[in-house]
Parts: sequence; structure tokens; C-alpha cells
Amino acid sequence: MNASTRRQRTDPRAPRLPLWAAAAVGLIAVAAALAAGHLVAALIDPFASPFLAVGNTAIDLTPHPLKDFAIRAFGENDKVVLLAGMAVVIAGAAVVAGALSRRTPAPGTVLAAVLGLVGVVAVLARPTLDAVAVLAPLASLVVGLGVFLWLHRIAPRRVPRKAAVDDTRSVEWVVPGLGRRRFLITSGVVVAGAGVAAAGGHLIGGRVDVEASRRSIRLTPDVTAPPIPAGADFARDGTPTFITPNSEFYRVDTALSVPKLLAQDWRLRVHGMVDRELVLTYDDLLGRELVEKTISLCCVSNEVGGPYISTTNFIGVSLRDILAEAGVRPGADQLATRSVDGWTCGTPVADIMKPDSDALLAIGMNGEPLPAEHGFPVRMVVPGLYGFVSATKWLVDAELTTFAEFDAYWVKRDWARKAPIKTMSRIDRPKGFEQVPAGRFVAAGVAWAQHRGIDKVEVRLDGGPWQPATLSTEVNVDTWRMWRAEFDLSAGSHTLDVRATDRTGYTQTDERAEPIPDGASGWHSIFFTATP
Ligand SMILES: Nc1nc2c(c(=O)[nH]1)N[C@H]1C(S)=C(S)[C@@H](COP(=O)(O)O)O[C@H]1N2
Ligand SMILES: [Mo]
Repeated sequence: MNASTRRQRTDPRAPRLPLWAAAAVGLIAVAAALAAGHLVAALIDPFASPFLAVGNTAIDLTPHPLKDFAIRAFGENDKVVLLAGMAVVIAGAAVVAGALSRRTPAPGTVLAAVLGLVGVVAVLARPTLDAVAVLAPLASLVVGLGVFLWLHRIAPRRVPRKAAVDDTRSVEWVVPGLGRRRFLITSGVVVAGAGVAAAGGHLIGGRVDVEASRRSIRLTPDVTAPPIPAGADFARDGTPTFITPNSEFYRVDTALSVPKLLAQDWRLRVHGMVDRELVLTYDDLLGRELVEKTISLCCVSNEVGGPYISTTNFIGVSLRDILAEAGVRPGADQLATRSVDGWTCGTPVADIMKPDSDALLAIGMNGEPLPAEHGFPVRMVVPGLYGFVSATKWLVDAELTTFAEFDAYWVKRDWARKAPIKTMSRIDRPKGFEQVPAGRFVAAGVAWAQHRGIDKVEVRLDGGPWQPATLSTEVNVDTWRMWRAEFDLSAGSHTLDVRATDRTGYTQTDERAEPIPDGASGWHSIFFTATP
């Protein structure tokens, strides 16, 4: 260390970076670090990108009330909000660290090292990343530190003017050879380099061309689903359409970036408590009998009246047949499945193996290969069970085991081990607090009790007697069913309640339960106003 560095450490009147330059050094170093990590990750495994790994770890560590809040508050934008929030926090930390490093680079060096180590730990903690993935955050660490120290060294400095030594004002005085101009140019070059690295990483990471893989596949089911009868929905009265367009199908998962798998690379290993292990390819699935089934999928985190239910024509192969081929050993009561991003799910073997089982390894939705965000190339679907215990997307591993032996992702976070879908109904028109014209009015909505079927929906205006609603034509017991009811509304405010009865004769309880641990219960009730 030379004399001038020593002086910087000790002498309060030593040259220091102007605030703008110090902040810029911090920001640029962090940007370069993230870009370098992103580029290296693209070459190894896109999930190794330190920024994504930290985000994914944050999602897994988030306490579930906060996660529920995020889903409720931001809906499907929750992940964008998280990434943007992380960017703001990291940029803020970089500016602060830069600003603290006006005299010596030590504070920023410490922060760069800490951020780098956070990235290393996050990548090591991802369950599905290989050890080489750690090269990505290490690249971030090295580049971040290097850029920080280098820019810090060449940044312009201000020294207190001799005459003004005792007043704290300082004026810019350019240290010879380290001009402001050169600093700005160098910084610009580093920023441009970071941009190129990030864009390059994005391009290379995107080389897994999921859309091309999807486009190359034609699905022709051997057994098609019966056409949806006219009268299966009351969309004109305000219900959803019976079949949900793929682009509107609800989406719930913990994946920060949609996993990219190609059909031609896909393998599923079926192992554990089986007589023979199986390894299936996508072509193996295409070679089997492809069946199409109309099924409503819904999420356990749906509040009463919530939106997380959709219906589609899934195309897939019988999961029961595959497990039968593998030979389920006695005692295996849980099928533990794993997605390529490490998410896990536990499904009762009994639900998959019952004789009339419609459990599928699904590869298509509404005639198309699964959209990437719904699990391309292969997901699981078991009618009658909430998605978190049955509907693994980006499925790559299936292990026969026991409930005693293994707890899946949400079970570790206090959700139920077993979660059949609860009988439920929802009012879609009117919306809560809507103003509607007084007089003749048609209310409408949906009800569901997958695997049992809906037998009756009743509505109640202003706490009066329950009256039966008209039901839409039933498609099958694994789908939702729409209802409508006519009223003659007086002007003023009203309440409307709905409840459904399923084919076992069970009528929805009015007892309210939160979604955790095994699904919300209670009647959907709304307030609305009729105007004269
Ligand atoms: N890999 C993976 N699969 C998953 C999940 C997930 O977080 N990761 N979420 C499950 C949950 S909670 C639900 S409700 C359904 C939702 O499927 P969708 O997004 O296609 O509607 O997927 C299930 N499969
Ligand atoms: Mo879910």
C-alpha cells in the first residue's frame, strides 16, 4: 500500500470522491456484477443467475401469510413486484455503499463481498442446481469487486482547497492523470459492457426455444372429450365461459421465471416403491393412448368468491396405467412428484389408482401443447384434488413413497397433506358493491365439487328464504357448473348469498375457514345496490 492510500484512510482532509462519483461507482459495480452472473448462468443453467436464485430463495423463505398477501395484492404480477423490489433494494444498497466509500474503498468492498456471498449461498441453496452453478455468483463476486475497486481508483477526487482547509467546503481538484472525463468514459464503457453481457445472457439463456418445441408438436387425442353442450355456461348472464381460453387460465406457482424445458429433452423417472423403475420420454407418451378430458382445476389458496379456478380440455395419458406398469409396491401411499425447478407435491396413490381414475400425465390444453407457464412439456392432473397436491407442472420425477416418509413443498409450510376440493359456489353477477337497475335482474355464477358433481345451487336475497337457482347443462362431475337466478329487485341496497349441494347430498357449510390448511369454506355473500 502506498503512502497516499494510507493517508486517505487516516486524514480527514485527504482527497475524496464527489458524492455523485462514489454513488455511480457503487451502482455500476453492482450492475456489472449482476450482468456477469447472468451471462455465466446462461451458459450453465439459467436458474443459476444470482438475481433469480436470490429471488427464488426469497419466495421459498417468505412466510406464507406474506406470500398469500402478495398473491392477493399483486395477483399474477407478484413475481414482477418481487424482482422490481429486489432491484430497488440492491440499487439502494449499492448507492449507499458507494457513498460511504468516498475516502477509501473499504465499505463498498465489504458490501460487494456480502452481496456476492448472498448470491453464492442462494445458488447453493437451490435444490436443483449442480455445484458448477456456483460459478455464476462467483463471476458476479469477482466482477463486482474488480469493477468497484478499479472505478474507485480512477474516479476523480476532490481535495479541500488549502485556503479552505478548516471549512468543510471542498472544491473539485482533479488528481493528475485521473480526469473526470476519463472516469466518465470508462464508466460508460463498463455500463455498456454490462448491458452487452446481460443481453447476451438473456439471448443465450433463451436459446432453449420452448415455443419452437411447442410448435413442432401436433396433438391428436385417440379419445376426444365430448363436445361442450350449448347451455353449459351462462356467460351471457355474467359467468365465465365454460372452457377457459389458455391465455386466461389462472396461474399459481412458486417459479420466478418460467422453467424452460424442451419436449425432446424431457424424461420422467418413475421410481421408489415400485417393482420396476420406468424412464419415460415425450415420444413414449405420444405413443400411448392420448385421452382428452374436460376438467376444472382450482387452487387451495382461493378465498371464498376468489378467481383461482379454470376449466380446460386436458390431453394426456393415464397416470394409473403408468403406475400399474411400474408396479406399485404394497404400503406406498404417496406419489411424490418433483418439478424441474425443485417444487414438490404429494398425491395419495389411492386417488390415482382407483378404477375410474382420470388422473393424467397431461401434455395438452384445449388442443395445444401445454403453454410454458402451465407446465410444458408435461404436468400432472388429478380431478378432485387441489392443485398443490396433484398438479405438478414441469414434471420430471415421480417417486412412490409414503406420507410418513416425505413432506412436499407446501406441507412443510403447514398446508394439509391431503386436500380434496371442497364444495364451493361463487356469485359472478352482480359484483360486490355493484349498482344495478332495480326491477327484473338475473344473478349468475359458478359452483364446483369436482369428482362429486353439483346437484343444487340455492340463492338467498336479503336473508330471505333460500330459492333454487337454474343449473347449466352438466358436462361431467369433474368440472364446474354454472347457475342463474332471476329476481325482481326493489330500489335500495341488497345482500345476495349462494350455497351449493353436491351429489353426495352435502350442502356447503356457512362456517368460514381460511384457505390454509386445506381450503376455504363458507358462503359467498355480496352487497349491491339497485337504483330506480
Ligand atoms: N412446478 C410447480 N407446479 C405446480 C405449482 C408450483 O408452484 N410449481 N403450483 C401448484 C398449484 S398450488 C396449483 S393451484 C396449480 C396451478 O396450475 P396452473 O398455474 O396451471 O393453473 O399448479 C400446481 N403445480
Ligand atoms: Mo394452488
